[in-house]
Formats: sequence, structure tokens, C-alpha cells
Amino acid sequence: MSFTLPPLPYAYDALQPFMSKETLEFHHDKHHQAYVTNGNNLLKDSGLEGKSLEDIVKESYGKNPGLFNNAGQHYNHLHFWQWMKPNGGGAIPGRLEKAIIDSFGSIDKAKEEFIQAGVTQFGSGWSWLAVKDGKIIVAKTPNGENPLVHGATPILGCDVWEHSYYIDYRNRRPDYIKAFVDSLVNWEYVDELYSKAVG
Ligand code: MN3
Repeated sequence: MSFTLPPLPYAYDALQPFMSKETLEFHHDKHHQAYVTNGNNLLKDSGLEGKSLEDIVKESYGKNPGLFNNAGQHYNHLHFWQWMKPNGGGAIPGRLEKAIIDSFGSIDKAKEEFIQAGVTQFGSGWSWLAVKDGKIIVAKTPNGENPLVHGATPILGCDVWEHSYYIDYRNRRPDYIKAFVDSLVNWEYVDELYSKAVG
């Protein structure tokens, strides 16, 4: 296989005012493209060429840092574009809503922990909702790492690298993550991943 960059699932200006056209042009066309290009170069002769993207991420972790960083970021961004939608952040599908309440006590508590994970991730990284042992957990990871390499299945991730928010929010990372949760999250896609993860 080789990595390819799919187009955004919406127009570049579709997430305004919460995420600008300029941010999406740089983030998708430059940053994600660079992970794809570098990942393809590093995949050559790595011994993992025939594997799925998920297996490349898991099997390069701790062994081939260059490939891991780029493949991990390719995986993370493929989902990140789908984790957002215009007019997002609305109602959570019933089964997923119940599972979040079972795991955290309330939706507000889960959102608060997810935001806090992103705010407290020192430097570049991601905040996550993931399924582990049938429960939904909050996690944070540095750089291109994700819950796949910690025995969990990511169902929602927020990119807290500065390239994701600096044009629109400058240093105000908490405002960006709050806007992501309140106005951008595509809960139907989160629900789809949740359903796959729990079968
Ligand atoms: Mn990014």
C-alpha cells in the first residue's frame, strides 16, 4: 500500500468561524500532505509495505520512529477531518451518549476531561476519547502517538499541535478545544467508530 491524501469532506470555508479556510488550507494541504509524502518515503524498504495503516502504526511504534511519526499523523488526520463537520457539536446518538454517561457519570464531565487533557498536553499532541476494555476513556498523547499503541481504539481526537489553532486562536488553546467540542464535533462519526470498536 501507499499513503494517499483524500480531499477534505467539506469545503475549506465550511467550518468558519470556528476553524478558518486559511487554517484548513495549511493544515490539510501542507501539514497532512507532508506526513503522506514523508510516510511514503519511509515506508519503502521498512518491511511493513504490505500492511494496513493501523498495523503500520502499531508495528512501527518504538521501532521505526520516523515512519511511526508520519504514519501515526496520517492515521490521526484522516480521522480528524471526519471528526469535524459544519454545525457540529450537537446531539450525541443515543447508544453512544449512554456509554459516555456510563463511563464518566455525565456528558459534561466527559467533555470537561477531554478538554482538560488537550489543555494539559505539554507541547504538540492530541486529546482523545477511546474505547478500552469496553469502556470509554479520555487520554492524551504527544506528537503523532495515538491510543492504538496503548491497546485502545480511538473514537474522537482533537489535534492540539499549534498548526491546528494558531492562525485562528493564537496562544488560546483552551478556547480552540472548547470550540471544537461545542461547535465542530461530528458525533455521528464518533458513534460509527464506537459501534465498530464494541461490535
Ligand atoms: Mn495536525
